[in-house]
Amino acid sequence: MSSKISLSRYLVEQQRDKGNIPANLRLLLEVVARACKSISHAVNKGALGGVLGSADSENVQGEVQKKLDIIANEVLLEANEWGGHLAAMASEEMDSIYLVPNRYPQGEYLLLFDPLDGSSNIDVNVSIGTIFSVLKKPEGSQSVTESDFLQPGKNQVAAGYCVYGPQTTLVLTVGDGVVMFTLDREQGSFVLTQENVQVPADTKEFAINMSNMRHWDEPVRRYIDECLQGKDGPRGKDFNMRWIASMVADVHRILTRGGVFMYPWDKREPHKAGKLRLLYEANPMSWLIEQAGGASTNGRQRILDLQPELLHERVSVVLGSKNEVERVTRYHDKT
Ligand code: P6P
Repeated sequence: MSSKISLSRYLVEQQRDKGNIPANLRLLLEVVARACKSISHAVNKGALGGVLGSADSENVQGEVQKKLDIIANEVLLEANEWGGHLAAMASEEMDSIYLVPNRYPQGEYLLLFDPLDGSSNIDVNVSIGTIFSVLKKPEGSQSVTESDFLQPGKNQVAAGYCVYGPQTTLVLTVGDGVVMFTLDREQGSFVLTQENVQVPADTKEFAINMSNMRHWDEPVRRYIDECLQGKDGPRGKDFNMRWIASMVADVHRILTRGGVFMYPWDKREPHKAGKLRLLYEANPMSWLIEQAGGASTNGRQRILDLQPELLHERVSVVLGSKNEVERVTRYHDKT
């Protein structure tokens, strides 16, 4: 039986054999993974843990917070603040950045996260997840400010997510491809289950919230309309549709079997570039997809090249199978 390679062993061997994971980054990733195990445990309890339902509060996005949103946020803050590997954190659930308290040593990394993405699915027992992104604190910056977080996604040094579904799976990149670890609950550790994840360049599956069709811009309507015409239309093949309304679950499916995920700008709130957040949703997911051979744009530009202006800014997202993303982006170029 092939020996199980734990996350810790994988990271040590990557650090020792490839030198692509500095010691403090390895520590950071192990701490985040441990936090995800705790979040998975809380999620799995569901109604038995009294953690379902609303927390009767709103986050910076003006969205009603679920109890588990707040629990997951607290777990990540408490797990990461004392280790000496971080200078500050930013979360979808907090208006401003969280500086590591002075009683702890300051590190060189910045950690950003959506502690529990897809939380509208919590109460109906559908997969949700934690998304995280790691940046380096800019050289020479003494006390970290929000502007230190406003770096393009291509600056990330690590990115990943943990999907809490039938399995709890941690998916990670440090810039050398994408690997997946499945939580072995008997051992209590993440075990390597897939290396060199690849997204097929073509697909017959798209993911978009079709109820917004009348609000989309023309290039998106054209792309989806052509998919719906199937083999008798210009694409010459039939397409399938999936929409889990949990980005982590939809992206995990695309990393596993291909597809294209779209949450485009639409006319409902024209002043917003899109629904998803650039820094701690689109950037980490875009890097994972690119590291697996896929592509990710906002319809016009590579998402990882975008210069953020605000900590919680939103962005239009088209990501997944390279040839499909390029087609959607081409359609936008024509307008
Ligand atoms: P809609 C979850 O709230 C989320 O931020 C993403 O995980 C998901 O892809 C999207 O919003 C779902 O949005 O409008 O379909 O509910």
